[in-house]
Amino acid sequence: MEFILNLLNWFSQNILQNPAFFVGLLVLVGYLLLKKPLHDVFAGFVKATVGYLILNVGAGGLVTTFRPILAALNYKFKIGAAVIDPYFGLTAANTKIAEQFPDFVGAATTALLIGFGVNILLVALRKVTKVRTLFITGHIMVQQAATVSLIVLLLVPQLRSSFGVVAIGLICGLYWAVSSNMTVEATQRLTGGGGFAIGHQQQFAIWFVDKVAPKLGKKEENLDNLKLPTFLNIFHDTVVASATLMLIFFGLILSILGPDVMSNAEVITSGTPYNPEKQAFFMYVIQTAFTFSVYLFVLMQGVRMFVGELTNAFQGISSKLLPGSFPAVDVAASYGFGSPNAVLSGFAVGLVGQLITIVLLIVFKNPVLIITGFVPVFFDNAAIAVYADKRGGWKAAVILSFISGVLQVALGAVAVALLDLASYGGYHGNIDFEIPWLPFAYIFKYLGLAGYVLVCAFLLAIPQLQFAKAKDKEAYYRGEAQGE
Ligand code: ASC
Repeated sequence: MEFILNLLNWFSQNILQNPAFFVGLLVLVGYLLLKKPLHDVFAGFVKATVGYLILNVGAGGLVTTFRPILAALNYKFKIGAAVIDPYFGLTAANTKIAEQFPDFVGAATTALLIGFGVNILLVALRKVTKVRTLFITGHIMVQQAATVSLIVLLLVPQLRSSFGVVAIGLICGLYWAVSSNMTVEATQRLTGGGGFAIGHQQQFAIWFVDKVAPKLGKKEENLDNLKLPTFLNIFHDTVVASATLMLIFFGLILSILGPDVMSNAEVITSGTPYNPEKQAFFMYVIQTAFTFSVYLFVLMQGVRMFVGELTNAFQGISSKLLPGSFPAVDVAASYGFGSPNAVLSGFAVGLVGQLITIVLLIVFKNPVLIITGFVPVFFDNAAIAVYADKRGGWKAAVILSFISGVLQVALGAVAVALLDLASYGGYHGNIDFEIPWLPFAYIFKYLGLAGYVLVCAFLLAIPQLQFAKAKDKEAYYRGEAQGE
């Protein structure tokens, strides 16, 4: 008995609480199940683990670059700041969990495993559950498990127990299965039967967009006919896009904070303070802003490494275990099926929505400065424009990506306040983490455990409603879009 306990303890400490090795292990097991040659199994394990370690380097770098700015904002204006971006959100959630709920540092990683199992089970029982999709986007699951862990631990005190970890895994699995299942028809319609669904951070939004876009405009008047200014093309490159964004935001903030605060060693206690003897302040501002995109690049490089392996492993497992199910994959997979203009217009319009809302928050003296993060403003709003354009043309695309930008900032600010993340510098920020997750969080806050049960029941009911509405039940299982 003691031996088994020791073993579990060792596993929990060394693997479950260390996502790099955990993700490596998932790939290893997946490849073994797929009967890949041993050298491929080894290579997959190495790439997944090293990829994750690279992600850690990127995330750590973002934090050390950002912390001095947070400290200076706090000192000069007595306000906190939060970047609404899942990578900043991941670090903020993990740091807060480690500080406030140290017994739960491994919760998110365990929840990832449990949630994936729950999703498999829901698909295996699809005749009953009506769930057709398996969420296999590993890096997204890592981020979401962390945010959901924080939401549950903070707002449902009854779940701060060993059962809590199971509860977090359960609700993650339900969200992964149900939300991706909501994108089947929209994605099949967009891709002309591409055979996949979306497992990312905007599934509720995609469902909504697919329903309302036809009411907002005509699909014949789509973005293909629109002439975009050619300079926008430079933003196709993520380094250029993120560096420009960071330069605008952090350049502005650092210029306002000024050289005196940034070189004050009593304020800037972590990271490197500005050194007036070594560098002009102007150059320091540019260098700091660009450093964010260096770390974002490092981080995404790491992500790319482990995601490739994890997706192969998951996809292999699902096609063996669950033939006929739909893999729910990264939203970027949908971009190729839309109008080439849609991705950039979604990003540009969403950014305008975000900027206007940020200015409004400052004017109305919101205690936290919300800072645009690259990932939500680009990937969510691009996807929203792609789906909206397909069904309701450019008008729908513009209206819906604008609304999304506004909501990302406005509700992001509410979430930062609710979860008390201002001093941790970030919140998830993707549109599904505004709706439905912010309402879910409030239900947890006011109803506690009963609220948790209610949200789970709500999630379980969604595919039942989808199925009930489908005229042709067999076509539902084949994932065919029905009706207009
Ligand atoms: C995200 C996230 C990323 C990107 C990527 C888009 O939400 O965390 O790294 O979007 O998945 O392809």
